[in-house]
Amino acid sequence: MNNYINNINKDNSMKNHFTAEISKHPCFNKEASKNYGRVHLPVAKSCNISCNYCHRDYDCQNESRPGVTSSLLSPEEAVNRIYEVKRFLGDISVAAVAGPGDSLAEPLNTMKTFELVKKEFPDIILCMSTNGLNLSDNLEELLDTGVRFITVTLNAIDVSVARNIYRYVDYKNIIYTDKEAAEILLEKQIKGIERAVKTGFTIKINSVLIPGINDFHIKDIAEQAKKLGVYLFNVMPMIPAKNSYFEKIGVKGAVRKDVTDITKGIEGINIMEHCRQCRSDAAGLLGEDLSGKLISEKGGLKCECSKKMRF
Ligand code: CLF
Ligand code: SF4
Repeated sequence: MNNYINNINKDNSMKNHFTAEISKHPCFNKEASKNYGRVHLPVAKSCNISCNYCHRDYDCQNESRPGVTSSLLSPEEAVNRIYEVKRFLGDISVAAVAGPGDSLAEPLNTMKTFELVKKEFPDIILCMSTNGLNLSDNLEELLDTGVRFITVTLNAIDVSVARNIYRYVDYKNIIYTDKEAAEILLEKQIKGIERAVKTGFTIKINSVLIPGINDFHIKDIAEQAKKLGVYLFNVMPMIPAKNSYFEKIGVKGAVRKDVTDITKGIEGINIMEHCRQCRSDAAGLLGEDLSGKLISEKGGLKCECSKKMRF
């Protein structure tokens, strides 16, 4: 890894390489989203924190919409899925792990998946989303497996705000709650992002906009993102999952207009405006999730129909 880091620091061709990848990444580049699709590989089952807007019957809402439960794939099945998706859906430039739990809660499957995918599809761009708790502990391996794009969900930078968003944090098998949970999560998230940027990863921060909980704090997160050298900032309206803590206590969800109102004054960082809050098994163009068209048949997948997803 050290050689790679040296290359990033000294060799401009490495920067050009990243520029070329960004031009084909549908999330990091709005223009690219018209022509290039992504496939999410749902190989990460468990989670190591508890967000108050989440209920674990559903996909991770830090990178997906609630209301759907994805089937899990093994790393080997994930490779097969890419073959099928490419066959039916054409130009897929990115393969990503985005749940349905946290990609790094139990990193073994995630790493194995990236390793196999890179071997079979050397040109595909590898991407991953995480809550950030285990990010700094896994950066070296992520780099070695070929991942270059990482999204970290950062919903607060102050403990006083974060303690209202998370029920608990499980770090190295110790359960932290309340203020302690917020402290350790924020520390790990910031450290992970800082190290990832320095290492040469292209980083996006997702912030879930939660009315009355962190809406007044989104601009502070944007400022921190700028200081950390984050490439892209994506604010997502919270959709409280059924039976989540926030739903039970009556915290209302947000809508896209709330996001636009809050982000319009933010300058000095790229703002993502085309996020589709996709499922952890999404496939195809961002505006046209075709995962529902693909059904499992004797270990394979079959293209079924071409209904567009509603937004
Ligand atoms: Fe997937 Fe996320 Fe990578 Fe994209 S999604 S892990 S960066 S390849 Fe994209 Fe979907 Fe929005 Fe995510 S539209 S939810 S930002
Ligand atoms: Fe749920 Fe939060 Fe874990 Fe995602 S990171 S699965 S939203 S608890």
